[in-house]
Amino acid sequence: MTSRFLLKPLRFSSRLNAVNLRSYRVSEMNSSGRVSSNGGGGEVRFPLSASNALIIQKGDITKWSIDGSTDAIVNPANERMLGGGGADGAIHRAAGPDLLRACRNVPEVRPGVRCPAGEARITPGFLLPASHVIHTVGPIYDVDSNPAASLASAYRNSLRVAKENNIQYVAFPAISCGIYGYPYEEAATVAISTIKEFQNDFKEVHFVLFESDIYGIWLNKSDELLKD
Ligand code: AR6
Repeated sequence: MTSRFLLKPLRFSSRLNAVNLRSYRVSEMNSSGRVSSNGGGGEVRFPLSASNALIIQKGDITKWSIDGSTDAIVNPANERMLGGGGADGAIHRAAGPDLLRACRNVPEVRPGVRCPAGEARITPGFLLPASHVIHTVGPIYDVDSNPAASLASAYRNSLRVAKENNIQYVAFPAISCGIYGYPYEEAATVAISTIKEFQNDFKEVHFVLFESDIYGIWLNKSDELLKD
C-alpha cells in the first residue's frame, strides 16, 4: 500500500452521514477508525453525491451487511448459478443450502443457463448477514469478445436489479478478477465508472475486496475517477 493511503484514521461517524470524508484514510483492518460489520476491513469513503457514497474496504463479502433488510451482496457467479469456487463458493457456504434451492428455482433461459453473462438475478441471503444476494456473471476475460462491455453490463444490471428491489446498500467484490482472469486495472476502470452512473440511486455502494493489491488499485482508480 502506498503512503498516500496511510493518513489519519476515519473517525467514527454515522454511516448515513454525508460528510465529505475523502481526506480521511484508513490504513489497516485493525485501524482505530470506523470498522463495521464488513468482515473487518478499514473503509475509505468517496462521496458520489450529497447523500450517496462509494466505499472501498478490504474484507470478506460473506460477512458484510448494513441493516439486514435493504442490503445486498453481489455474487460473481457462473451462468448455471448453482455455486462454484471463489467468492461464489464462499457465499453459498455462508448462506447455507437454502441459497442453492433458491438458485435452482430461478428459471433457465436456455438449458443450463439461469443467468447469462452480463445479467443479474436476485435471491434472499438466507443465513448471510446481508438480506439479499444479487447473482451476476462477469466475462471470462480471454473468451469474451468484448469483456469491458460485458463487465459493465454485469455491474449495471446488478444495480438495476437492486433498484427494482428497493435495495439501499450494495456490496460488490471485484467481479471477474479471480477465476475469470480480468486484469485488475481495466476492471477497476469499468467497475468505478459504471457505479458512477448510479450516483444518486443508493445510499452506499461498497467494494469489499479480498486482496491487498486489488484494494490498492481500486483506491487509486476511485481517486482518479471520482475527483470533485
Ligand atoms: N469476499 C470478497 N472477495 C472475495 C471472496 C470473499 N469471500 N472470495 C474471493 N474473493 P472469483 P470471478 C475475490 O474467482 O473471477 C466461481 O467459480 C477474489 O479474490 O470469485 O468472477 C464462479 O462460480 C477475486 O478478487 O470470481 C464462476 O465460475 C474476486 O473475488 C467464477 O468463479 C472475484 O473472484 C467467477 O469468476
